Amino acid sequence: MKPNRPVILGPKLTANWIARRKWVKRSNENRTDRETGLQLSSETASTPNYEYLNEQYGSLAVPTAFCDQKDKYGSQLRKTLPFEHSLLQFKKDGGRSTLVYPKDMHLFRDRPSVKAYETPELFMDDWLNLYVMEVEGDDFRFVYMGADRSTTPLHTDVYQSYSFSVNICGTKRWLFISPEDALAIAARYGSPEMPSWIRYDDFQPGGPLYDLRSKILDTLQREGETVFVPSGWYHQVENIGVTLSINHNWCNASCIEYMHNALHAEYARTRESLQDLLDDGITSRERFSEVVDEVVAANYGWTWKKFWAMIEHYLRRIRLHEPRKKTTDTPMWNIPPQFIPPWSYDASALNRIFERDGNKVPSSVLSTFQQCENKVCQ
Ligand SMILES: O=C(O)CCC(=O)C(=O)O
Ligand SMILES: [Fe+2]
Repeated sequence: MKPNRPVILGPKLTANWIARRKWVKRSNENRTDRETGLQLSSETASTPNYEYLNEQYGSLAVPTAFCDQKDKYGSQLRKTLPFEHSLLQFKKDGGRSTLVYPKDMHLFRDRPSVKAYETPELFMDDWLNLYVMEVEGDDFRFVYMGADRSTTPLHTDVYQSYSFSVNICGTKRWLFISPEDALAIAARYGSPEMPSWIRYDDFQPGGPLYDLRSKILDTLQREGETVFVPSGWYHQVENIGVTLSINHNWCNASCIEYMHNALHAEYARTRESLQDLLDDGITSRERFSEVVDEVVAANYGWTWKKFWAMIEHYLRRIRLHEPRKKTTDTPMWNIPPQFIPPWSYDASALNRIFERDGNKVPSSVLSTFQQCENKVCQ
């Protein structure tokens, strides 16, 4: 994780997942890819088990993207629909007649009694879900079920967290661009912003990205494989055949400094865009910082308050072994010790953040950190 590069892990990592058995049906026919005519290996020849998924999750209302329609902001149109609508349609047409993409579905939060998988140990040192699940009763664990050719536009992940995506069925084509290369790529489209989609022709001879093609990672994720999405990397996805995947957004000491940087940048942008309120005497200084907080919360989804609360929660639960405050339905966080980094690793990342923020670090975070230091020194 520390090198912050994309990785694909083989199917063994999730071989014992219930979802990999119950969510799919194996078909005997060998399938070919419609575009390339290539034979897909028999391992990929499975279809979602629509009956099972419908039984367990069909009645849940889920965000559903229509990949060929735009909302008023130019993003993919999204509607909240019962999952069974898409399940029935895909069952009928093999996901070939519309570009429907139910995504960011909180199936595990909303049906906690249905067992589907265990988080691989490699991804268990997760400060984000520990906090969000135990304190807010929400989660960053998602399911995606895409029609053939459905897409997720080019983006970076929420709060610049990591994600991992396990493909249960079908094939995904991913493009990755590092944060360092983003400006150069965007400039080729005449903009400081990245486009919402990079066409595959754009990095072929004659395309605007041809000479930058070595900066684009173009890769296939097949059934059973896990993709690790590093912090701050741009990525886009196209589904080949009906795909079904499980993913988490998550974070720990290895990416906390990127997330801290990104939150600083978001606050700076927001302060700048609202500066007139101060200059024109419309708000007081105190009120101004409250307004900035509110706007960051609305646009970005979290604030310093939550950022620090997440860190403190991690320190208390994992480093100081404090019990959970409320009883929640969430699974216990039994991270095998060898998957928790040495305290010095967490401490040095946190110390660099404390140094940058000086007296803005909440005192409860500093005192909790000190307790961790004392515990280690005992
Ligand atoms: O599979 C997809 O469509 C998108 C997945 C994604 O963006 C992620 O895992 O971060
Ligand atoms: Fe993503």
